[in-house]
Amino acid sequence: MPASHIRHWRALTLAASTLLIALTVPTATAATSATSADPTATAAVTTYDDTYYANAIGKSGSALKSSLHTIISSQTKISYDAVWNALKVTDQDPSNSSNVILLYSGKSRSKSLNGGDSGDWNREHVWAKSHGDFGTATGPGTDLHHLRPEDVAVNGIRGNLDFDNGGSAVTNGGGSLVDSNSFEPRDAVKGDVARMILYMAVRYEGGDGFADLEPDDVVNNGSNPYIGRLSVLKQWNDEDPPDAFEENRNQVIYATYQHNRNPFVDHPEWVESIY
Ligand SMILES: [Ca+2]
Ligand SMILES: [Ca+2]
Ligand SMILES: [Ca+2]
Repeated sequence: MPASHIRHWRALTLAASTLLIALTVPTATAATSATSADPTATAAVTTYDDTYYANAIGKSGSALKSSLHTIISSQTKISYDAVWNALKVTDQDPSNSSNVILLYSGKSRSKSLNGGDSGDWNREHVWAKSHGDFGTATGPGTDLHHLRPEDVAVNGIRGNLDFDNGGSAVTNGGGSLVDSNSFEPRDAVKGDVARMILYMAVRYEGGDGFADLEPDDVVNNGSNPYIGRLSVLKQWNDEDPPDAFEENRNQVIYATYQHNRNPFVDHPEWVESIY
């Protein structure tokens, strides 16, 4: 091989080694962070078990419910007006910090489009506020754990319907369905809805001057402090376990706003234990 070719070959080899290093370093970094991400998440849950949930761990059924009620009732409450800005943080689009993700429709929409006009998003009460008639006074009506941004029109279609499977497609509803007496959210948030409803049931037990909220297994609950259907919500909790978005909003509510957690996001298996 002529010397010039050898030099060329060495240059290529060197370039290849450099390239290999360049490729290896980010890959190793990515692998390290990916590996450490899971143990960190697990450790975080373990930390809360030893601290926040310490009095609940080891309990089941009504004893667990009672213990969790006491734990999560220690909270900071915010005004209905403050909910707007809080939702811009708790429900921020992970890939666009100028937007929020709308619960049922799944759309990403500008944070600045909060309001009551067509094309705006507003404050959806997943536990419909007429069920127990708690309105928007500071309390269940301003509890971020069940308040989510939603398109004004889609929010209107959900109205105060109970949750159940079935119906026809909701316009701009992201796959959500509706019929005369119930609403079915899109698949990706079915579990979120179940865990929000059951949080409300455990948090509100008739104290605070508000009704004792509970799930039941029927639709057409009207203004009774019940929301159905429990059997379907339990199924949705199984089918759609908590993801990073739901876990993040639970953490943000805990760390920044209310200083209480949704136990069912941390421990979805507690749904079965209590209900
Ligand atoms: Ca129905
Ligand atoms: Ca989900
Ligand atoms: Ca209750």
